[in-house]
Amino acid sequence: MKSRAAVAFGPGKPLEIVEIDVEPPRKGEVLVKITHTGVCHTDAFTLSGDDPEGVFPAVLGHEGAGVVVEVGEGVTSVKAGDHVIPLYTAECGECLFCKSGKTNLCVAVRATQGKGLMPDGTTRFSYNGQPIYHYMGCSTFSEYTVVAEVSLAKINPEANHEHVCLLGCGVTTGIGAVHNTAKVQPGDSVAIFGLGGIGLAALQGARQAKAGRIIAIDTNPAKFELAKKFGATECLNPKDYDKPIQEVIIGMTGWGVDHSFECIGNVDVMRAALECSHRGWGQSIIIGVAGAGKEISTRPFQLVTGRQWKGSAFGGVKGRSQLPGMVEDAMTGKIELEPFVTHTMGLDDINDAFDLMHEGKSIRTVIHY
Ligand code: NAD
Ligand code: AHE
Ligand code: ZN
Repeated sequence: MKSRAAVAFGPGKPLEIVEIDVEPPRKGEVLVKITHTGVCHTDAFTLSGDDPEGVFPAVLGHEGAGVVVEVGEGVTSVKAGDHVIPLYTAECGECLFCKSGKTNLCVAVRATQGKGLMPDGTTRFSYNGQPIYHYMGCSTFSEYTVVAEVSLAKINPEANHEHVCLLGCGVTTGIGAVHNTAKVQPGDSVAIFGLGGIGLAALQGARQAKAGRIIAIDTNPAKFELAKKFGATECLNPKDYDKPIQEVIIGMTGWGVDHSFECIGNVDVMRAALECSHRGWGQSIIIGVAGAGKEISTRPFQLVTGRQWKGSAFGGVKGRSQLPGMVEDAMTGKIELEPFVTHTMGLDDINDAFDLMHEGKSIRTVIHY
């Protein structure tokens, strides 16, 4: 079938809106009509060429919601008409990782996903007879996409897709990192570096967890107003200080914060986030994605004296078993999604969404088909 899609033909090039060919779903696969998709910084990261797993040409996008159109052989957990959120972190329930009960990092389709392919090692997309790669197992920048059955969360059909698409990545990642990875407790102090979609979601999670002091840090002070609405007790711009931001935070708190979150993808900020965490027990959660070749460093003494460095993917959330409940929470107002949607536009304007992100003017742009 034909599908309108925004195709990344090469690193650093604007997306091109073209009509691609989409093959029917094969065994264990599902054809989904995407209704809405958010644009996450990770899409921009991969488009930039910095992603070691970036392959081109590809249909990017991984923060979507849609409706099942057709299922392939053997698919039993969803049927045509079901409302779904595609998952870049699958949940097969059977692999070593799913069975461990320790992680959401299912490996069922991860190897082929990282190569831009479906689990059988082929692609369902083409343009003028040339193959187009998939992205993160989702490719939500196409009106019609094919995903593995294990990469679909079935959600309440009453949910507003313009909002719940954000649970496909950003909001789930930030909130989940607070509850599942850091396990923030009432009264704990928190520092959040980077106040985009992920950082603001972490802020919302911290407020849900009844954190005490919540210090929000960004180099763009335009982000502070929304951060305060989401519960930040203090906002800091590192540019306002003539000493490293970790020293500023230690000065403000005595010994540092109980939990810090890096929501940017900058390895220098990752160091600052670790070093502003509390002597003896502070933990710092890396959420941001850093480019190829980047490495983190600190004095080992920072860890010897009790700080812990951790990372979080998709907020530690198991997509098929836990995401439907988060959609319900959004529908009852326990999770607020609407304030994240600063812009909406059609697919034709998707390059504007990237510009708005780079200019620091948007939190999330939601594309509708
Ligand atoms: P965004 O661009 O919307 O927000 C980033 C924010 O960081 C901006 O407000 C920007 O002003 C701020 N910033 C940039 N440099 C800074 C600095 N040196 N100090 C302080 N603030 C600074 O991005 P986003 O969509 O919120 O994504 C944030 C990061 O999280 C990206 O790296 C993205 O790839 C990653 N991410 C990771 C996961 C995961 O599962 N681990 C999921 C989604 C996104
Ligand atoms: N492809 C990159 C890594 C990218 C990365 O870390 N992705 C995050 C999700 S970002 C969503 O916006 C993640 O969940 N990673 C775990 C996984 O299995 O991909 C690289 O460095 O190769
Ligand atoms: Zn994302």
